[in-house]
Amino acid sequence: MKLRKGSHDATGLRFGIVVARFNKFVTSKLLSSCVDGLIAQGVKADDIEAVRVPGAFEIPLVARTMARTKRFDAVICLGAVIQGDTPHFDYISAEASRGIGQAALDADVPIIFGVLTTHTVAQAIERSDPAKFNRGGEAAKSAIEMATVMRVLRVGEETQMSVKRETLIVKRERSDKKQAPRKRKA
Ligand code: INI
Repeated sequence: MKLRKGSHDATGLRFGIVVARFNKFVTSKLLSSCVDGLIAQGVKADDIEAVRVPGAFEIPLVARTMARTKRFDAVICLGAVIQGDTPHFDYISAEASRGIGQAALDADVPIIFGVLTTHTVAQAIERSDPAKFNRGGEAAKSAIEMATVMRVLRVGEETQMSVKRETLIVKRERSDKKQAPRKRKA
């Protein structure tokens, strides 16, 4: 069995971040922990580009647009959807998660779901606390792992393509030789 894995070394990789303004007291902490997490693993600050959007609902379109530019090894989505007294929460969280998943498949680039969906404000604060389990840092780790594992898989793809290409060239050369007219004896 071959087990292919990503790594935690993000040197030379580029990341896009989409961050929602809604519930900024939470999302700003997710953003800073995410950026710190990327830089701690070797990403240059210049290789991180963040875009702010109004709310989680707007994240998928911007994430897909960023991913489609192919300027990023992965795109990270950060937001906080907190349950209220109306079904609004369900619509926003469902659309954000569905849209982010679809965007990754459309763009063929890893897009990370770093959107908190919590029942209470206290839960959101806890999950964005840098001293506790901050989901921004977690999203950074997932992005690095996905970016590196996709590189491993794509190198495999390229190697297979070039082997196929070389085999074709050799076959073509052989058939050209067979078809070449024989020289007449003087
Ligand atoms: N956006 C969020 O990111 N989190 C929320 O909790 C939220 N709630 O609860 O309403 C929210 N709403 C705004 C939404 O994402 C859009 O920005 C808005 O509907 C405009 O399209």
